Amino acid sequence: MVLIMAFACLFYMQSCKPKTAESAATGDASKSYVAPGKYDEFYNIVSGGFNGQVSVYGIPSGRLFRIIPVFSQSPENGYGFSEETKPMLNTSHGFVPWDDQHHIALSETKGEHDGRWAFANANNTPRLARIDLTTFRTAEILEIPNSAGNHASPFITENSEYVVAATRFSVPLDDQNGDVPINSYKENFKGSISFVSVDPNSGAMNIAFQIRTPGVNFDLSRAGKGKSHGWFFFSCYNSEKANTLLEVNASQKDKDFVMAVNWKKAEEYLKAGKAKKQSVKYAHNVYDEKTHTASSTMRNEVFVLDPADCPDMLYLIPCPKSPHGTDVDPTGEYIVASGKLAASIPVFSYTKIQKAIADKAFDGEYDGIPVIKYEAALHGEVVKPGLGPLHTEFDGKGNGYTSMFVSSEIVKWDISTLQVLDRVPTYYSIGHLSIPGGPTAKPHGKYMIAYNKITKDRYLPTGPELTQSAQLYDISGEKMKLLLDFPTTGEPHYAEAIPASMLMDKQKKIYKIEENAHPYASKGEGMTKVERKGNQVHVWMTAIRSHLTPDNIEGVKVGDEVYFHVTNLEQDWDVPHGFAIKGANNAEILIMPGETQTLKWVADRVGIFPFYCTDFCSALHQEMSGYLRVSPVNSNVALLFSTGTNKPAVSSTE
Ligand code: K7E
Ligand code: CUA
Repeated sequence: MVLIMAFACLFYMQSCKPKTAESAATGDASKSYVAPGKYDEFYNIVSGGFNGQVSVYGIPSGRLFRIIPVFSQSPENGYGFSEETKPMLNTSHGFVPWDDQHHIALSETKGEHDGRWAFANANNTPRLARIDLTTFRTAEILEIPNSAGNHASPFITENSEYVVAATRFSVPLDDQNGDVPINSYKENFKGSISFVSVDPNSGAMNIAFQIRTPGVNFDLSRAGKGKSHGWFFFSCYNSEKANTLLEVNASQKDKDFVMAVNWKKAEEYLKAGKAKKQSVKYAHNVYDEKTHTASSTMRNEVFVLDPADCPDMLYLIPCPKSPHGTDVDPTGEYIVASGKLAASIPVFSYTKIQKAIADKAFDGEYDGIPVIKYEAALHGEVVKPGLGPLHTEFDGKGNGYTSMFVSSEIVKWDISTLQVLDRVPTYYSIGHLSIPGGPTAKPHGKYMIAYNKITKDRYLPTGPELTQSAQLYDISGEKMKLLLDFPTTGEPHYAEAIPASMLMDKQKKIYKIEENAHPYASKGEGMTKVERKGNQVHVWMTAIRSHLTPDNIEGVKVGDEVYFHVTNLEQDWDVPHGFAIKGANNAEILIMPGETQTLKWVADRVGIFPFYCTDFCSALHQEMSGYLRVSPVNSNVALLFSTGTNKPAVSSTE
């Protein structure tokens, strides 16, 4: 009997635990369980924070599917290391192979997810990226000039007309002499908001215009939608314009601002020729799927709108104590601003804001921009929600969910009555939270994910650095229920989830070999060759299960730069080949079916250098290898290449 009990306990681990609050909170693992061979309901596109990448998880399982390199080099697949992808990381500062990635915006049509692209920001060296959701690869990166810390980015309008990029740090503008005393902040430092247009067909990004703003710090943003379509809302802090010890000096005033931007008006001013051309320098990098190669173009001007020339374009709404998130509810009527140090959460009404503007219910100006009276814009406050409100998401059923960093909890509240309905703890110190479709006009709801900043005791410890932690909640009922903890890579900030059905059937499986327009492609083994151009040696190589062609190469000399242009001849899904050679001081490359990628390698010494396929592609994967011979500079070994035959042997002293 005891044995049977013990066995039952092993089998039903949960039910034998004492019924403490903890076990009650974690008792519904079946809701996050995705059986082997079954699919998740959602793709979750998650920012990577300080790893500069974007990762893809399944929800509700929390399983990690892919890490997409965006702003950082990836040794896993050679992104940023291969000759073809290096230009993606080019900037006006040169090659920048790392960044800090905070926010994700999925493309929208009519306020709903359309499953075409994911946009991502680089916070440190200001950039915007577009990821193609049919390949889960970075397709385009656009640098943002006049910016220093691209934090309030990317946020998207309801038809993907624009993604925005507002600077965290105000700084002297790019075309001015920035060699000014830091304590001249108030005179010389300016803010900047970029409106980046998205081509509705290709997705191509372009800086349509910038708006010059007072020297505040922009934090976060959301576009209006529905009735508030045509407006954008940005939270800003440091309205004190402090340039030292911001933790004290930027928290002096009782209120900072939410900046309301009428971008339809801005478009009119742009059309009317109100924008001034400014010389700047920024990189625009595009990956071409036909040539399998990225190009980087330096651009040199932007159009800038100055609010002084553009009345009725900008308004400020006072917002208590260092606002962080500013989020717009699915109807577009309510704008929720979370003051990190505030005791309540103000909810503004779009209708009231419009009325206040019409009535001129202003409380003076800030740098020439009208400040709307707080009460005139206010729908109401969520009173005593918790401590340290950061971000709010919506379920489409009239509820807001706000993350509380300091009190480590999520608070659910009713948008119309502003009553707190429920609260759940998070482990620990939550940053962003995400509901599938939460920022759209039609949230998919059902789940909510917390992205926590501190892990403490939740997982097996791994030295000084602990894994980052996400938590999954069921929000289908009245009460929020914790379902699952899952570790994440990097330090996620925001994430967006989209139903699996919107993406899974349109995944690209292969690149057609006949469409490969790479200048060094070998579309068959008969096209492989090795050619010398000065001290550069180009190898046209193919990979197919289970050999590389050519696999014997001689005649390379010390100091030569060898370019291995490897074409994967496979035309089946899920058969990549890899390529690596001893001594390579960059990475390997991973080549998808039909694709060509290039690894540059410098012959630094005499000897035999094996190369091989790094992706376990067949039973004879381990045989998929070859040799490269390096001879002294003055040797007479001819350039030879072969597969399957032995060329006449020559020793370099003969
Ligand atoms: Cu709150 Cu950079 Cu979106 Cu992180 S930000 S948490
Ligand atoms: Cu190709 Cu292993």
